[in-house]
Amino acid sequence: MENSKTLDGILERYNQGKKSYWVLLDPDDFSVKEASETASRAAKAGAHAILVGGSLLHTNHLDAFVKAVRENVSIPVVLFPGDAAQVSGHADALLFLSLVSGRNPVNLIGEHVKAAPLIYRLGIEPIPTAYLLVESGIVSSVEFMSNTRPIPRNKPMIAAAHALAAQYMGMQLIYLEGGSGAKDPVPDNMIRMVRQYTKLPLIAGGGIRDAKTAQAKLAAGADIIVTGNVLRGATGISAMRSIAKAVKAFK
Ligand code: 1GP
Repeated sequence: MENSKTLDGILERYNQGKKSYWVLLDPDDFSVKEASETASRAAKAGAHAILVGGSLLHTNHLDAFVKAVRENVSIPVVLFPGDAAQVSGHADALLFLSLVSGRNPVNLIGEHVKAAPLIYRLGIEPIPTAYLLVESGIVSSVEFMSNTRPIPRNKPMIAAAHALAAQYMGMQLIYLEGGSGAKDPVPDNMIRMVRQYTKLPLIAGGGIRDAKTAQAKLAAGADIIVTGNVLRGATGISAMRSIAKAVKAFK
């Protein structure tokens, strides 16, 4: 029987109506030392999980990176892989992402088949996650690398239909993604529509850079806020702290 500890923890918070904040560390943006220090600051600020991954991965320190983060925090360390090469046995779990907004079989089943035996052997917990890429004012790395088109931002029902189909297929989480560095985060009315049609925990990420935006996404029905880019730059840590505070205080 597969371990389901991380998903159980996510569902427990969700079922209690508690909102969560996850901090994404892209191994291409941080050294191992910076990553472990940043993860520890994120955990102290109140983050509920650390995500590790990226669309490209052009550095070769993934294993050391995940290990160092794992050793520095007690919250779950969850892989957020751009492809089958981004697997590390040091992680607690892995978002087993299907890019359901796209029609590229590589991101719907191809990479999954390549990664599955390794996930099995390493004993990492896979969390079946529907990944919906939404138009966000830029060509995101996900759009370019996956060769898929994002969902138009003025078509919330298209997003809801994808999320509902994913729920019927047995996926456990819905990730509404604007793409890293999005100009415009996923629209509030799209989050509302997906929330209305589906019962799964809803993650919102991409282009969330301040507490006010995070609160708006939560108010629309998101359960988990993800930020990545906001950490970069001089004010990164304080911005992360204020987002963590806003998520914690959200009623
Ligand atoms: C990207 O949703 C994440 O996959 C985070 O996006 O880097 O824009 O915060 P940002």
